[in-house]
Amino acid sequence: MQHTTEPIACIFDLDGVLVDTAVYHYKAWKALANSLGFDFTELQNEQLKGVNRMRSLDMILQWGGVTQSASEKEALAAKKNEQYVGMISKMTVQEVLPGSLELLTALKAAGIKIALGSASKNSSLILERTELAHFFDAIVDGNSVTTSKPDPEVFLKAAELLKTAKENCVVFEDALAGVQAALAADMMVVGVGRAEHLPGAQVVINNLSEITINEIEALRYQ
Ligand code: B16
Ligand code: MG
Repeated sequence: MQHTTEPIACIFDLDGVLVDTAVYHYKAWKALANSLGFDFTELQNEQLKGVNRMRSLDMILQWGGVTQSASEKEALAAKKNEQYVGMISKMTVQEVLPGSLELLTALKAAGIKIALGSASKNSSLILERTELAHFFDAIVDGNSVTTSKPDPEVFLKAAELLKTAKENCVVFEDALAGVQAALAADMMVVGVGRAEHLPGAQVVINNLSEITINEIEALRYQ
């Protein structure tokens, strides 16, 4: 039977889905931790995926057993960001993750609306450096939300800007907090990464080369 439905819309997380900036976050946070006298591991960095900047700093300081005042924390976050921005300023289109360009191009050609739903406050610089900015009909990032994932605000705002009902939206996420945010927004969700890390996602893929538009559209009938 033919279902008559409105077109889907796609909302992409940035870090870990379209590009891999985790290594730059890691280097900048590690330098900061080392300057405070303790180490910061790659395993700890994994736990910061999808977590906003100030919450990440709080977690790192707690791991290091260090207490800082609010103004000191602001200064530390600014210092980390300065170093991080220095690194992402040199990013190129080569750092776009496999399948991203192909899927975004196919979605655009099919007239499917595309939004960004990221926790990062540096999304515009990253999209510009990696030449992805022109694909997006709407951008919602850490500068435009008041609450962080797993709160659904970032994705609900994206649907609103796309003028699309939340039921038509498919979210692509690599972080558990992001999957939870998409589910809280009543949206369909494709996990990017390992299934055991992303419970709740309708389907989990290793990267965007592993999904087609037909498979994305079929999610609403699952
Ligand atoms: P910034 P996403 C998130 O981006 C990253 O996964 C997370 O590691 C980072 O702490 C957060 O952005 C904030 O980034 O310091 O640039 O504002 O995965 O939601 O696109
Ligand atoms: Mg992410």
